[in-house]
Amino acid sequence: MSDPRLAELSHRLPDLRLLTAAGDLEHYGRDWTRRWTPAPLAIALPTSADEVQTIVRWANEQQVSIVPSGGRTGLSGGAVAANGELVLSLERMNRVLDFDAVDRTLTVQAGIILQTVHEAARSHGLIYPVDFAARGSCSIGGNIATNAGGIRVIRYGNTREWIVGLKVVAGNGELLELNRGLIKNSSGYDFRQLMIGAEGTLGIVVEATLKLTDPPPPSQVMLLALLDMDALMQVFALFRARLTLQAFEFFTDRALEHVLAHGAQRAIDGDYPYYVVAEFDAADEAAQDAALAAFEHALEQGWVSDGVIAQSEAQAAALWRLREGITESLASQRPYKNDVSVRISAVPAFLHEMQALLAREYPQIEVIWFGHIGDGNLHINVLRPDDLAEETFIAQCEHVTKLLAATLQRHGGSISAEHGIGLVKRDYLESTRSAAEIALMRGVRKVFDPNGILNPGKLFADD
Ligand code: 2HG
Ligand code: ZN
Repeated sequence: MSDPRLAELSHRLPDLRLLTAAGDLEHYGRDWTRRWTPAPLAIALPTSADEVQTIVRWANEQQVSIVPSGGRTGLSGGAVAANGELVLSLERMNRVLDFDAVDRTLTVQAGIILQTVHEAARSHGLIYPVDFAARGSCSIGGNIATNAGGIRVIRYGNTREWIVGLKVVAGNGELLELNRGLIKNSSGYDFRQLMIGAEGTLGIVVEATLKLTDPPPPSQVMLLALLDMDALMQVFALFRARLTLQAFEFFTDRALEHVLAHGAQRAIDGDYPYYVVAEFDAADEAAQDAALAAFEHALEQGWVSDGVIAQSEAQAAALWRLREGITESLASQRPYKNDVSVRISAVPAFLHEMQALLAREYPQIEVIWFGHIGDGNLHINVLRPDDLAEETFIAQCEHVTKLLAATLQRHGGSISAEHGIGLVKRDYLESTRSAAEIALMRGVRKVFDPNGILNPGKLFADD
């Protein structure tokens, strides 16, 4: 190791795998945003909490910043290392450590892939219910760092709901064992919850104990075509009242065009501005009849223009692909992304306002809306027109984000629903959190990470 700081680290941890080859720096230095040029100092791949602790202590002494790294599927630039940081990848800490049948918990190392968690839970006849399209690549540590949400939040809540214990190496090098799997623990500040969604700025999660639950009953999937947002809200209220929803997702005609061009199958003929994929419990004939009756009622009311109910698992998967395939279908065009939330009841007014504003200010850029509308969470992907230079495009998108932030502020919403703040949103934190809150957040960071070595610049632009 030519860098003396790395030589010192190798001296302390002779067995630690450290990567410095250009290809590795590039691979581990970026996330799915692909907007920043990766430039980390090196990549460390520890295999134990002890090693993580030693690395954090070394980083404090050497004043090296650390970017904690999982599957790097993030879309807010939270796992980007573009400033000579040490990337601390948890990918070698990827084991299931324990299953407890009485507690119904699974204890895992932080680098485990979400899909492996799903499979491990299933092998015990249970489920870990947090789920989303990046399941095959994202890690549980990253899910915890962003309090990841996804497609089942309407039924099961965010990651936060499912973490009953955490082992964390704080920025000061202390190993904290938080909540230890307890269901009830009313003994003061809950640091476990503070770590969830902290984007690796307070500590590095090395281990998590996850709560599991019973699998849901058999379900059905429905695709609906709708003409307007207010009708969509009526359908949502109707379905929520009459069915047990597992998911209620939406996308626009523009999103549909892209997934279809990317190989998905058209399920409804004709053009409609809005579509919904709904999944609901359908354990028996009575539940299926109730779903059909709700659908027919929505048709009669004129809220829904057309729809299909999947008749097989393959058809259900094909309907889901229309929604879950959107991100992938846009990826090669490197869209500028936003991920926002408002109260569910505020969605139509917010969306109309933003659509009108964007059509007026930027008629030439393509804006694609989709997301977890049943949670008030909308994803916005903006595509660069071929004849627009990248720099001008980014400047326009940043202006779009400003417009979004101001509109969200008026509607009491959030600039990040489930992707985190990261490099993408850090300049807009003030639109969602008050000055008093941000001052407290900075204070909390100082307590856990006094030298500011953990993921600097990912929550606050100036730290
Ligand atoms: C989803 O809901 C993900 O599909 C990705 O959160 C959203 O690509 C996006 O903007
Ligand atoms: Zn999402």
